[in-house]
Amino acid sequence: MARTGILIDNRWREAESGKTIPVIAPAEGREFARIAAATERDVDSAVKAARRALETGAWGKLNAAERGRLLSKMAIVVADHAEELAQLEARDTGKPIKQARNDIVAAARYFEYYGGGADKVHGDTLPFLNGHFATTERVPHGVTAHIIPWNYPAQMFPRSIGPALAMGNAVVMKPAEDACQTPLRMAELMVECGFPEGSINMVTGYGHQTGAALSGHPDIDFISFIGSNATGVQIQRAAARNHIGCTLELGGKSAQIVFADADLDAALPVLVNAIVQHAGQTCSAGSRLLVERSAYDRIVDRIAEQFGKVRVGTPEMDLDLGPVVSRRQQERVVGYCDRAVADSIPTIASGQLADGLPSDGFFVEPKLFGPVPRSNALAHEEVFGPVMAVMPFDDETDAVALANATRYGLVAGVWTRDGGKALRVSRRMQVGQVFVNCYGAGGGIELPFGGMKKSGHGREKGFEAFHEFSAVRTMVIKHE
Ligand code: TXE
Repeated sequence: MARTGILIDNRWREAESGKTIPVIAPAEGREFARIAAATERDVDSAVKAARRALETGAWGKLNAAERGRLLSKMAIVVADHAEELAQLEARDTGKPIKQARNDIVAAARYFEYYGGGADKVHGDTLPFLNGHFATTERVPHGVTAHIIPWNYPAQMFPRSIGPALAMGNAVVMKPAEDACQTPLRMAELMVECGFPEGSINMVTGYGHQTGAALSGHPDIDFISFIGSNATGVQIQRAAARNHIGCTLELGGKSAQIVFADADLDAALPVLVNAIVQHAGQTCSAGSRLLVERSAYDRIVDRIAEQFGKVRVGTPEMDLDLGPVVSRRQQERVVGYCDRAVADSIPTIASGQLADGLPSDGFFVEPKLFGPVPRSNALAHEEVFGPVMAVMPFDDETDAVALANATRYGLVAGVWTRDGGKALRVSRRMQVGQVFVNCYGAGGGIELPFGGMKKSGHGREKGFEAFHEFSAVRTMVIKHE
């Protein structure tokens, strides 16, 4: 059977209800595929298949090197299918094709990284009582549930399931209903690659139905969630009801702090890209630009010039950014911009919509607003669109206070030529990642990533993810 959205025991199936959901191409504003709407019973079948894979199936019998070899093979398969996957990702998410191509390179790298690391995670021997030998080992949680959003499906799929599989868990993934074509295609490739039945299971559908059925299922052992704060609360509740752990990677309102002595030539393209990349729909988007007051006009003029050149197009036009993902997201972003204007916040610069855009596409004009008052919604709320809030600060102390003055704590950028200042400010950032004179915006497969405060808890990416997707078992042997 062709790819439907529900993959259980290496076979695609329709939803038990027969229901499907339309998948809309954001640049076209019309349906280009349909996915199954998995019911509670479908989710239950997927969880049961994962459990069987662990307990009686081939998956549970593989050793770490064998699991790693399968993941490493997927890295090569993804690279071999790079253009096909990039085209699919671009159409499904609306992002420019060059950004989609980069995402596929990253996806292959996730498989490579977690494949290579699978047999390098080990425990310790511990000094303990005389006559006792104490040791620890890392063991899988069991069946892990993975719920990912629509902004970077190609990257988030291997980022989430890669370390879980490497550690020996069997996985059930629910990708986002708004964009899930590349995860589904990659799951299909995993079957061809030789992943045993039940090791990787997919269920598509709406969050409040399929997602809730998965996160609330009594027989899962761990949840990995990437998405909104509102849904994060529901996931945490579901995990608590089941007494299981979860990682939550939620929203952000990340600050880029630009001091008067910053190397502006180096900073400008990075500062702008941090909000333009995938139309600002990046959890680590640098959406607050904090500028030292003594150099405010000079720096903001240069940024405005650069921002004014930003161009919005279709994936094939391959400009700086594409549309946002859905009509709902478009209305949300435009709503923020309209409110900023109503609040009399000056528009410093706007990006340009290319000529000839499809009239039904979900395009929005990029906006640079400022100075944004510290109490305004634009200073606090995640817009998740190409909208940047510029705010002046007085000195180092004020910069730290302003950067930390949101409920989020995901990423920060610090731009200065003064090494001591960079270090002092960086170490006071209440965030999970700080970049000095660069800005990763989610990049860096090797770098642990996750939030402080309301941006969530737990770390994905890097070696840390192996620890999230496993538990420590301590063993003590008395020998005297
Ligand atoms: O997220 P949701 P939405 C933020 C961003 C965006 C806002 C809304 O600000 O504008 O959230 O986006 C599944 N039980 N981020 O509504 O609903 C859903 O099907 C279980 C930041 O799209 O959180 C999808 O697979 N699952 C974020 C996933 O959760 C549920 C990326 C994310 O959708 C569920 C996305 C439920 N009750 C949005 N309800 C980031 N950190 O990058 C939904 N889902």
